[in-house]
Amino acid sequence: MIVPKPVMQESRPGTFVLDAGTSLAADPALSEVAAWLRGELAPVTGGELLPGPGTESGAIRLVLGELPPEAYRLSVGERVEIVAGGPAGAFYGAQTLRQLLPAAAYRKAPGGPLAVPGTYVEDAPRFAWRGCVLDVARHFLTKHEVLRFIDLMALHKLNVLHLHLTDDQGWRVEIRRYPRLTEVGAWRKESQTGWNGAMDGRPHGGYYTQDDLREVVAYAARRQITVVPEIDLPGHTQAAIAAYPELGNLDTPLEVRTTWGVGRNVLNVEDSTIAFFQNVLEEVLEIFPSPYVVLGGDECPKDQWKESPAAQRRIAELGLRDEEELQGWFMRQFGDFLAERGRRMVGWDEVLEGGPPPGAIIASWRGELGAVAAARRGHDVVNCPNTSVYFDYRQGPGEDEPVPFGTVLTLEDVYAFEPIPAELRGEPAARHVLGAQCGVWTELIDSGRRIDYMAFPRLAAFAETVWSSEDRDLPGFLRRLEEHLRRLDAIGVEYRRAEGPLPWQ
Ligand code: TNX
Repeated sequence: MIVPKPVMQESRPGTFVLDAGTSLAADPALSEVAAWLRGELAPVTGGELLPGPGTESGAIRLVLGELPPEAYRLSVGERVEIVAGGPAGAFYGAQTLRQLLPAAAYRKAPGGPLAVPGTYVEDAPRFAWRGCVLDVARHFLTKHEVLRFIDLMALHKLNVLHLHLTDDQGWRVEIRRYPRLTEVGAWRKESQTGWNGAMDGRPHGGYYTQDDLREVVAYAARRQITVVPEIDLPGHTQAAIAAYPELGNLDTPLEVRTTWGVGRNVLNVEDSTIAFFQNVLEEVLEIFPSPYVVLGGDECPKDQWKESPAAQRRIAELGLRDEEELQGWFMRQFGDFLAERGRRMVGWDEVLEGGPPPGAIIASWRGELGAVAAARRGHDVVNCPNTSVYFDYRQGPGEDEPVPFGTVLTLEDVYAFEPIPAELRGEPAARHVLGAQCGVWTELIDSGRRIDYMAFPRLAAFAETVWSSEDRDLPGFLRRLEEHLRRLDAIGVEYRRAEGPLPWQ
């Protein structure tokens, strides 16, 4: 049973057996997908699949056909044929083939006999943007943990990894021109353990070199995932200000922040600060070929600008109404900078308040009002309401739930999420909704194990909301999930059990 649910699936006669005699052939345009599949299946069959013409019985064949790029048709009988519109479709077809195998196919050891019942699948995604935000700023995740998360996203046919690389509590991307961003900004002396003010007394930190991130980008690309970097501006920047005090509004130096919640320390609006972050973006663009770059724009308190003579001078010079408009102007310095380089800015829904550049994509997180307003104003939208798809929120009401953050957001709640806001239904503006994005914010998630627990299996429910048809069938999903959890078990994902957390979680 396949997760996310495909458009159409039927049984067919025959059985395919995957073993050491299986061969694999692919159109040249699909050779990278074939190489990936070879790599995944080698430990399962105990050796590399043989090359072959692909037409004999016992063969797997990947062929290009007249289909949209992400669509595929999978036929399983004596042999397997995946017809796809392009590499993405072939990759999704191959992922589906793996799901048709017994769960043992997800172990890195031979687990035969691996029989696939005769099946025909026709499939294509509902939305083009099927994303997940991974916050590596509040708690650092090792490169290997990020790569593993990419594999888990790919298993669920998600295609955008939004990497939240910078925040008050840590700067995680090497910038060669400004080494203190990571020398100073990547480390904090301790962390708040929850919302009660207690501190853990343990230093925390880490960052990715540019080479690490190039590797992450290439690894993701091979799995049809675009890595979209976020450099959050002008709020959420205390780590950068700690490294380079001239970026801030105060005369007193700051430390990398150790507590959570919205911070008051924001960037100043000097020319030198704009130049600094344009230089930062220059390096970011070299690492990430993504057509999109997230510039943040969220949660920027205006107190320091109200008290800053320089900010007030800017407002007067530019004839702006207030600090909101000043933020709009500030964001446009970077939005235009990206546009000149052929990239598109993504901003959190707050950027609507200051007048975003026309081509900006809006990520609507404070419920769905931003999504509705942005789409009606002609902006493309990624819907990511914290009320439906924030995986830092607790998964059940129980006292033993380990991360007491936000309201309760159950697996069933996530499954019920509809990416097109009800208010936009039937309006032409609905076409601006590119898709949706779930989020793993990590203030209170301090390890890869906790990421597993918080993200799964809710991410499987989310995947159905962006990939599958809009008809929801909860009992059907829960039945399919039962089998899917065996795959996660085989991979070693420590997801949340339906009965609640395990004692150590
Ligand atoms: C709001 S999503 C934030 C994040 C927090 C998250 C916690 C967004 C644009 N801002 O900085 O981590 O809530 O749920």
